[in-house]
Amino acid sequence: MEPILEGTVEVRSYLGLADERTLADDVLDGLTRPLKELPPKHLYDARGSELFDAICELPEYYQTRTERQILRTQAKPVVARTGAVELVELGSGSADKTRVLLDAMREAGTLRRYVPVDVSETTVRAAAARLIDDYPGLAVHGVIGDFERHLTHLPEPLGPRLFAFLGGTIGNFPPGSRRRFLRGLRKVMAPGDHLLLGTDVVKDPHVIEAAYDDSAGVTAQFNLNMLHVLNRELGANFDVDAFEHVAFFDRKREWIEMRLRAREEQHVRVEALNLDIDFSAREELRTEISAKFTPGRLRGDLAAAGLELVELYADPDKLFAVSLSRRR
Ligand code: SAH
Ligand code: AVI
Repeated sequence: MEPILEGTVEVRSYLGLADERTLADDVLDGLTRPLKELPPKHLYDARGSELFDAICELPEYYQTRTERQILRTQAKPVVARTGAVELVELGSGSADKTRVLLDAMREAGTLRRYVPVDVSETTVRAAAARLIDDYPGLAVHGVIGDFERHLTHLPEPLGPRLFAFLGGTIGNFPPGSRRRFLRGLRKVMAPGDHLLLGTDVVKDPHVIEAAYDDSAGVTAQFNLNMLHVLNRELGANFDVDAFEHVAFFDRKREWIEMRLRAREEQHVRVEALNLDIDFSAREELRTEISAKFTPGRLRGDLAAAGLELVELYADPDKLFAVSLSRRR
């Protein structure tokens, strides 16, 4: 008889003083540019992570439910094909959809360890606690860090690994960084490892814009939360109500942008940086891009990173895609 194992959780953080500097540097660099811009990772404090989870439940935000549907139909063949004993998930968040993959690995009898990697410590700890309750014997090794800088801190593999990067988060990188990220990921992948990548698909711009400007205003709160982060972390004095949420699809670049627009002229002080910033009336700050993919864009990015596409899965309405690839 199999022994009944206690699940174990180990969480290691690689965020430190240098990362507080990252926020400070990003603000100094991004808010003094002609087009003001901040990277989207600063959206995800504890409140931002909660708001993102609420977004996933919105009727307009088709991505989460569609990707879950694809995973439900494809998890079993993916697990059979990869023989993975370990799931390494980048930007794991609440790890809800992850369960579809963990269930398939458990059913195949291969599941040994789950390695969530995320900048949000509260989210990783909460997800780990829930998972070890629900998957007896599962080892969870959480990595609190930036997936652009800390992938070298993954634990030694226990066997073939399935890397998962879900939700379309790959689209939040600008094109050059996207390829650099994939190259970095390929470097940490061993020859038998696979990558399961979720990408949102190019479609009617109205459908995409509604997903980023929902009628309940949750995405607006998520976006505006970035200003609360700056007020709290850097002693800034943004008047959050003086900014409005903007989302528009750029048809040429095939990505949607979220911006924060000053309703009228604003003067902002960022105490920790001894920095004063002016916004003219209607001036915008870009907080996120979310690129949408054609099969060609996906293949091009994978090939440029030294990865080869093994399978491309989609839902019947072709709203979202999940690809399986491996080192070329
Ligand atoms: N995978 C989940 C969550 C997606 S939200 C899903 O598909 O629903 C994006 C997640 O990536 C958040 O949990 C956020 O905290 C994390 N994240 C964003 N930028 C990151 C970075 N640079 N490094 C690590 N995690 C990051
Ligand atoms: C995490 N990421 C894939 C989401 C997206 O759709 O680009 C973040 C998000 N932004 C607005 N709504 C959701």
